[in-house]
Amino acid sequence: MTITITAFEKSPDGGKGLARDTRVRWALEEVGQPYAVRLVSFRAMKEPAHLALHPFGQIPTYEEGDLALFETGSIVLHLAERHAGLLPRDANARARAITWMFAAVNTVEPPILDLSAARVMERDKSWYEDRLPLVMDRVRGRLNQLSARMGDADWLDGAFSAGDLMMVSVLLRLRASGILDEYPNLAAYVARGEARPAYQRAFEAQLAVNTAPPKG
Ligand SMILES: N[C@@H](CCC(=O)N[C@@H](CS)C(=O)NCC(=O)O)C(=O)O
Repeated sequence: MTITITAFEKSPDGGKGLARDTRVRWALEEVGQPYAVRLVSFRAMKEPAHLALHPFGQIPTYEEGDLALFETGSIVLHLAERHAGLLPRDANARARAITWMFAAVNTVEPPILDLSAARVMERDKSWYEDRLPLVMDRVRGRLNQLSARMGDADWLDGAFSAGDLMMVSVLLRLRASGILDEYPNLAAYVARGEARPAYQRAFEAQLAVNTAPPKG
């Protein structure tokens, strides 16, 4: 059955891999599932056809036969449950990997998104310079804890899993801020994720979309 995901026609990051279709592409590559991509404009994302797939008018979405999903955590979990490669067989290890997926999107991603939003949307506010250090310290608070837990391990809990895929995807957004470099073990962790052939294929695929010459 063909899997189709949606992605930005033109990603605001110009192909740095921060748009969330990249993590879904990465999961698809890890489990060896071919997929098609339907590109959508910002306008089309808010129109009824797309809203029927994604109530919040965002990307990515995932379609497979009569199944339609949104939310990257859910899409990656769906893939990890149906195909080998992203979740351990042992029930407890599996539950722990899923816990890390939730930790990535629920606990680590929010302060990182807050920092991105501040940088993009609050720069012209009189209070920007006062607030920014507070936002950055909230990110550091989470990274301190994550870094302490990881120590010198390669992955969060034994072998690479969907938990790592989500966590690395979330941490990648910090690269431009320089904060990640304050945590050598986390910077190395992210680099290990990016070095995976499946990530490379996912990254190249989204980059190709964003560097293609305009159709005309
Ligand atoms: N929690 C959602 C977030 C989805 C999301 O924020 N998508 C962004 C692209 S990375 C988007 O579509 N932004 C455009 C908008 O919200 O209008 C997920 O993980 O799938």
